Parts: sequence; structure tokens; C-alpha cells
Amino acid sequence: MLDKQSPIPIYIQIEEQLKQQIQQGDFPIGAAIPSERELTERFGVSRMTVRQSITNLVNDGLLYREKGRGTFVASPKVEQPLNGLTSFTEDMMSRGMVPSSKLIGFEILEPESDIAEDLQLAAGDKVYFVERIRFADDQPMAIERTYLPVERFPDLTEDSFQGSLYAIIENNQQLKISRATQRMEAGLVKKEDADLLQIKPPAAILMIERISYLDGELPFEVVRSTYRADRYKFTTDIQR
Ligand code: 16G
Repeated sequence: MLDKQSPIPIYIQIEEQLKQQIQQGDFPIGAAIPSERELTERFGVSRMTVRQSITNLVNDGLLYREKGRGTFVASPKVEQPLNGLTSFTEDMMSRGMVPSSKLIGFEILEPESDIAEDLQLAAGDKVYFVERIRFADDQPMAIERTYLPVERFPDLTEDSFQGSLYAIIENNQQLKISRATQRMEAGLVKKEDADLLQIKPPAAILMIERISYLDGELPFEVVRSTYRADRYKFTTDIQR
């Protein structure tokens, strides 16, 4: 099973074999993988080598450890294309997952100057500031902090954020969403967000800021999102 003559280090060979078994479904999602002792015997290597392979798979998000219980197979990451302007609801439904939201904040306030500028507001203009946890099949995927100009959407209420915001804008308000700009950066989760996302710090997150526009280049939302890095993989099509 292992090629001791190969220039590929043994721990990487073990890692590759385990990865293949996970991807083939030999170990189903949520199931425990064999213990370190069993793997040590199976591969005829030291416990340290096995541990290194497992740690790499944990760091890659294929496995997760639970103290005192063992090591388990993680759900595969959601692959999110960055080419189209879609909503969270559309993204999850297109994968056969059930989207839901938990509203954790809803306020009307005067935004900071950077938000006001992005939304092209005049002095004194107010925004809705909405905080939502977004779930897929009841698992928290992201936190979204959304700013929307009150003047553009005078009738929004807490209810507007239980389902799809984009559906309300396009179907109820008959407005046309045209484009967005996004910035993405990596970071480590903050304590308060870790609790909301049900992850344990230190954990990696992806922060995305989206400014979206209606037809006519009218900015209608600034969204600052925190995505679980263990649940997301972003993809783009690029052309030369
Ligand atoms: C996505 C968007 C967010 C938008 C939301 C609407 C990113 C980074 N964010 O999560 O800007 O507000 O979809 O989703 O992609 P909804 O229609 O399901 O409420």
C-alpha cells in the first residue's frame, strides 16, 4: 500500500490514501475514521507519521477532531462560483440544500462614512443595518451584515429578512439588480462570530464585502459577510 522507495514522504502517501477513501465514501460524512493505533498498524508506520497525515487532513477541512471522541469526516465544502451575482438562497437551493436565516440584529441608523459613501448617501441619510446568520440544512455557513438605504426601501421590516432579500427586491419591489463589486480577504474568526457560526477559535474565515447596484448604477446594499473557511471553496472562470 505504501511505497517506501518513493521520493514522496510516507505521511503524504497516507494522507492521499485517506483522502481517496473519504472521497470515495468509504468513510461517510460524520463517521469516525479508524483510530491512530489502527492506522499505525495498518500502514506499519509510527504514530507520529499517522498523526501528521491526519493533522494535514484536518487543516484542509476534510476531517475534524473532537476532544476525547476521535476524528471524523467533515461535510464537503460548498463550491461557490464567484462569476455570477446570485443570492444565498439561490446558491443553496441550486445545490439541493435548504437555506434559512436567523435574524440577530435589525436597526435603523446613520452609517459610518465609508458605508455612506459606498451607498452614495447624503448627510443624515439613514440605513437599515441587518445582521443575519445564514444556514444551509440547519448548519451555519456565514454571517451577513447588510446596510440598505432606507430611502430606497421605505417599507422593509424584520420580516423582509426571514427569506430572500433579493427575491423581495426583484419580485415585490420590481427592481432590477444588475451588478456588484466584491472584495475578499482571509482572517481569523472573532470570538463573538465563532459562537454564532458554531466553530472553535482559532479558525479561518473568509471575509467578503459586496456592494451591489440596481439598474442605473444605483448602489442598494453593502454587505460584509463572514464565511466559514471550512465550509466554502470559491471558484472562478478566468480567460486569457
Ligand atoms: C449573498 C450576498 C449578499 C446578499 C445575499 C442575498 C455574497 C458575498 N453576499 O449572500 O450580498 O445580500 O446573498 O441573499 O455573496 P438572500 O436573497 O438569500 O437574502
